[in-house]
Amino acid sequence: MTRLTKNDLSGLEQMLKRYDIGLANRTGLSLRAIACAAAGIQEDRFLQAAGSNSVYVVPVTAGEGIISGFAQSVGSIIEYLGFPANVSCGQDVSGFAEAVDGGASIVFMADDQKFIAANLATGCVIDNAAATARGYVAALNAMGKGLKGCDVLVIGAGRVGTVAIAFLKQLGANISLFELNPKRLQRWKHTGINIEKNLFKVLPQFKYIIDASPEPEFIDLAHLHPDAAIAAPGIPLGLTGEAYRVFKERVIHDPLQIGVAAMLSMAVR
Ligand code: PYL
Repeated sequence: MTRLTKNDLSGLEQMLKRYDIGLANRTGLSLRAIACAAAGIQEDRFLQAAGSNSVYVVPVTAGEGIISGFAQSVGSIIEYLGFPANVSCGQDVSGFAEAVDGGASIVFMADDQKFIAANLATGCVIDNAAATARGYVAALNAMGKGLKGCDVLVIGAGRVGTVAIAFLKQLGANISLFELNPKRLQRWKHTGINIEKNLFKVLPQFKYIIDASPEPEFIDLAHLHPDAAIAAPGIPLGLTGEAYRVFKERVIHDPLQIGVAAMLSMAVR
């Protein structure tokens, strides 16, 4: 998992409304609606939960430590979606104890390996990778006005790509997969998933792409179908600057927003 930097999160809180408008222009859905589609719940259920849950975000010093602005960015997304959110003053165990003492029903926290939302009332724990996958597939599904019967290329069969494939299957998409790691690929053989071996040869054939790889700037303009829609949960973005400039109105990519929103909706469903 690529570790975010302070720069990745710069301005996120201040630009949430502009980001949401951009998302609606690309998908026809708001961030909240995409989160609800990822969790399979109605928006009124989500808003009802907003009135009966208190969320804490706890900074965690493990591993490479605190990312400046990470907990604050997570809290701002949660508040933007209508839930009361606090960032604990304390870190780690102290922060978790503060959250429980503060009446938290949902706690968000991340080390370098996992980012979770834990619903203390139900015991449900949502992983960011799974939520991000479902959120980005929901966004692509909206862009395509339904992916049933559509050819979709998934790049990368890591934690995000694997959940994306499962959700795409539920939606009835025709799934093709490109994965460099033979061990990761092994599990998908004989599953009905079409395995692609030459990425740059087939990329121009796909109108729908999920880039779930951490590879930077490997998809160029020449590699893309003229009508391509790209949902890119992978960090950093896999499109070159030139490809992004041309396709940006059909590219879904953010450092945290869709993943956190989907974690929240999946934690309260
Ligand atoms: C959850 C993000 C999405 C992409 N990469 C993941 C990442 O950067 N993980 C590390 C998060 C560390 C947070 C740090 C803090 O500030 O609490 N422990």
